[in-house]
Amino acid sequence: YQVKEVATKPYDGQKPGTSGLRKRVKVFQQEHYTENFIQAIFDSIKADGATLVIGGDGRYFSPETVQTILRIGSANGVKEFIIGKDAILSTPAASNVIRKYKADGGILLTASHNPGGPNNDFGIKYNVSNGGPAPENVTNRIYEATKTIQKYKVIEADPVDLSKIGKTTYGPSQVQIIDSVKDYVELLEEIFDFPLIKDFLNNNAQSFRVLFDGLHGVTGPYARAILIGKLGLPEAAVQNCVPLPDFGGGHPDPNLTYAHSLVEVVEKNNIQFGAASDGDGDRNMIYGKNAFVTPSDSVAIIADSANVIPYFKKGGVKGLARSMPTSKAIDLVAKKKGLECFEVPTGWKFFGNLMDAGRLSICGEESFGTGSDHIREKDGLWAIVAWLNILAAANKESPNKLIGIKELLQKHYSIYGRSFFSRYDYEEVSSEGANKLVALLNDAIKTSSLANTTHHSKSTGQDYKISSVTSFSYKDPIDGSVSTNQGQIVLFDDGSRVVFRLSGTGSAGATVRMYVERYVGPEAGPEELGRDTAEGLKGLIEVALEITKLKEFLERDEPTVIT
Ligand code: VG1
Ligand code: CO
Repeated sequence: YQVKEVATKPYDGQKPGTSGLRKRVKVFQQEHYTENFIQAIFDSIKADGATLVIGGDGRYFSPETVQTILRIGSANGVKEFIIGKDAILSTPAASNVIRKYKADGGILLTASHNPGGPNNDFGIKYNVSNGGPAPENVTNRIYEATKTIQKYKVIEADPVDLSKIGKTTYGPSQVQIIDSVKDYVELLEEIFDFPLIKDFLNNNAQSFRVLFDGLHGVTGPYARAILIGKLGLPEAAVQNCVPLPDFGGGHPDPNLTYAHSLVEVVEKNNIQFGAASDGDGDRNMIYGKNAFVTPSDSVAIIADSANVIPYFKKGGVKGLARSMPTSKAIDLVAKKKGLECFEVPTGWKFFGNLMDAGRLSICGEESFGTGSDHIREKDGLWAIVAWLNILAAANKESPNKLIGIKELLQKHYSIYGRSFFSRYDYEEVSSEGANKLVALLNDAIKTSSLANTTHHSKSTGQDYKISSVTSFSYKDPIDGSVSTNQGQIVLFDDGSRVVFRLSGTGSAGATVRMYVERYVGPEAGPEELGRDTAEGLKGLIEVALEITKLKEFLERDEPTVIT
């Protein structure tokens, strides 16, 4: 073999966002574009002698990119590549493999929930040795390297057959193709009480039916192995579980808008427990007939019931955390249990240091991300099986009345109260409009012009008084690093919040997210606590839209997605 140097020129905009570099496939297909970014990764880490994991959600342009990584990585001195069969490893599975095989890092080929196929998105993300997304100092280094790159290194070698499990040599490097599913299934088996769940599902085969929708993302084979293979559910318990490079033309995002294939069947067939995951398998939605679990509640309920999960029974719960826009439901659980609770910026990378330091066990984001310190990524199937474990345990305590999703939610609200929560996404709006909105809020922060002002909602007849508008900054308690401008928070005097953020995962234009939260205490009673979310938040949303002139700036009457 021979190392060859190829001359190249920098491309603009190769800055990793909330979770890696995500662009249209056509952008990645430009001459040297993908090669530049991969070389920039190797320029930013210690590549010489490294062991690297490679996987992804199997989306279009993945197999050829694996070969590109092999050519460049090998030329940069990588000693061993551990690759998921057919270039497939869900994001949580990859995080597990990095940890289990003690690799130095991993490259994940995914744009998560963004649509795939030749006209849609591709993505490349670097994870570090703890199995988590690279922290900002690493992604900044990669970005800096893309700005000055003049050449990349390759070796000439035959492509590796990604479909054959086993070891081969590749130029000066070793390649190991592994079963994509096996290690992950073993991991979940160690965490949860599979016999308890299996018994429960078996004894309630009619009254508690399960449906998992893979949305043609990467989780299909994992869900099959666990739900059917280990927990004994019938074939009918899974759908859309064959991963496709374009996700069957769909938008593999588990929410009420994009996971309509699940929602329809749950409603039509009265399914008690429905669940879905996103393209790369790190998100989850829990949704049963007449019972939608908002992700902020989901993580709070898992934290509250952690003692029935063997992993936490054994290791204890060290601390809890959420991303800033996520509702404060989990804070109330932490308070009651006397646990530390952290509020970090959006993006899973901010949880890693806390976990590594032994201060965080369970955490979540409002964006359908839930997880724990068993790995360093959020984990869709982990959350789904956690719910099954918790429901199985609750039903063991209640042999005469079936406890479903709804009963569990009601019980939680009756103890802790309820944080009504909703997110409005305005996708692919003009950057100019988005910047005007941000400027208005920043001005209100600087001049305190909105503090102590009262706003009337016509639809509810109520008044809403703003106490402050602030910009969220975070200082990592472990390494002291500071992240500023992580979203603007409009705080009301009753504790309600409206948060505004610009998305960091989009691939075109700007996406504005508005997060709305209003807390109602347990004393309000079941009727008030059981209200429809949209109804519970109506007045607050009306006021938030008005004071920010959002519709005018973004030229949109309605959001693209409401979750
Ligand atoms: C979004 C979510 C964020 C999540 C990120 C990656 O980011 O809001 O909570 O961590 O996606 O999730 P943003 O910057 O677009 O708001 V995934 O499943 O796309 O890796
Ligand atoms: Co994802």
